[in-house]
Parts: sequence; structure tokens; C-alpha cells
Amino acid sequence: MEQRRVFAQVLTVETVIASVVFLLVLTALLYSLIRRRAGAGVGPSPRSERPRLEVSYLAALVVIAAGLVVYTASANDWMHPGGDAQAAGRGGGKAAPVEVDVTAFQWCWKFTHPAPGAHQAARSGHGPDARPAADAHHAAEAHHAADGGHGSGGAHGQRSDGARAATTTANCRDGRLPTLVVPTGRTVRINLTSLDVIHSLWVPALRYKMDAFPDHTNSFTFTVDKEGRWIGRCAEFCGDRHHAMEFWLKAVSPEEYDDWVSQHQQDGPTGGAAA
Ligand SMILES: [Cu+2]
Repeated sequence: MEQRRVFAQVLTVETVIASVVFLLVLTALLYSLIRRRAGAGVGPSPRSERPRLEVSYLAALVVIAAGLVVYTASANDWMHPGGDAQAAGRGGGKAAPVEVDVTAFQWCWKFTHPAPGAHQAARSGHGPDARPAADAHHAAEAHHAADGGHGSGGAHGQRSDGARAATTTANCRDGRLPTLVVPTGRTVRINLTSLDVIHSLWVPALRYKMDAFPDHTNSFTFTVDKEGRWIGRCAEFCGDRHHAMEFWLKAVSPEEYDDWVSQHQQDGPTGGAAA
């Protein structure tokens, strides 16, 4: 919920500053309208320009705008650290983050929870080429599940690159939404990509939002500190069924999460989306 707190603060500061600027402009406008209205007996000013006044309000606006940009960008950077800071899972304890690969597709979502350690092995063992290959494999499966029309939140394990992953998907039709299960109190790293066009993962209540691009993986980390269930949706218009492209984000206790993952791993590939 750290992200919700930080972004609520950013929004509050921006709203207050914007309101003050709006009120100042409105007041100046009303003042000049009333003061110089017809019948008030005040003629036009003989001066055509006021360079000092103009430069000073220009400077004030530049300072405000620059301050807002720096403040917003640094809050965003704090919530979405890159490079070494991200590798260390900043903001959520020292333990390795729980990884979830999220794949957006027209028009639903797929969540893959790799077996612990699978990501590290893939990164050090096969280099950057390992992920696109794995994603292409996921891609075929996700389309299969979506086209089959029976992916009602079904889950199954799979054995890509030797490690068993727990996967959930659905087709986002007739209320069949997939659920992204995460543990409370642990850093979760989402690795987000798309199979086709640009989508955007958005959980309005928690202020999580990140674009999903084809042939590219965006990552962000977050920690949910209480159990609950929140609706998530696609925030980037992506075609016919964009409006229906929703999912649930569900936070459960770490014990429940571990049970959930091992149960869905044990289901094996045959316990698939048809269940
Ligand atoms: Cu979409």
C-alpha cells in the first residue's frame, strides 16, 4: 500500500498547487473585469507592456512546473526503481521478491508464477534470449485457453525450461476473470509483457498502473500489507473487448500463497484450463 500512499500524496500536492494557481488567475480576471467594466470611468492603461511583471510571473510558473516535474518523477522512480536497486527489490525487505510473469493479450490476462529460483536460473544460465523463448511458449498456450472459451479462472502447472510454474488465465467473457494471487507482506515483482498490442495493467484502488508492450518486459515491485481482493483492468484501448479486459488482484497470507502455488504446480499440465 506504500504506492497508494505515495501517489495519493503526489496527487494531493499537485491538486493543491493547481487550485491555488487557478484561484489566482480567476481572481485577477474578475478583478480586472470589475475594475475596468464599462461605466466604471477607468480608461485603458497607457502602457503596452510590463516586462518586469511578465518576467517574474513567467519565472514563478517555471519554478512551480519544474518543482512538480522533479517531485512527480522522483516519487515515480522511488516506486519503480531500476537497475541494481530493482534487483535488490527496494522497499520490501531483504528476501528475494516473489516473481509473477503477467502476459496481456486480446482480451484477457495470464499470470505465471515461476517456481522459486527459476528466474535467477534463466537469467544467469541462458541470458536475455531465454525470456522471449519462454514468452512465445506462453503465448501459444494463452491463445489456446482464450480461443477454447473454457478458461474460467482455471490453473495449471507447466514445465517450460525445467521448472514448474503455476499459471492462471481466463478469457474475460461472461464474468470469467483470472485472478492474480500475491502474498501479503512480501515484495512482489511483476514482469509485464503483451502478446499483441499495447495494453496497460491497472489496479485503480491500489494505484498500480504499468503499460504492457509486445516484445518488451516492464517490471515493477510492490508490497500489499493486508489481505483483500481488488479489481484490475486494462487502461489502454486495445480493441473490441477492451472494456471487458479485467482481472482480480487477490492478496492472501504468505502460507496460503505457498499452498496455492504448490497446489497449482502439482496439478500438472493436464489439470489445465479445462478444469
Ligand atoms: Cu488491453
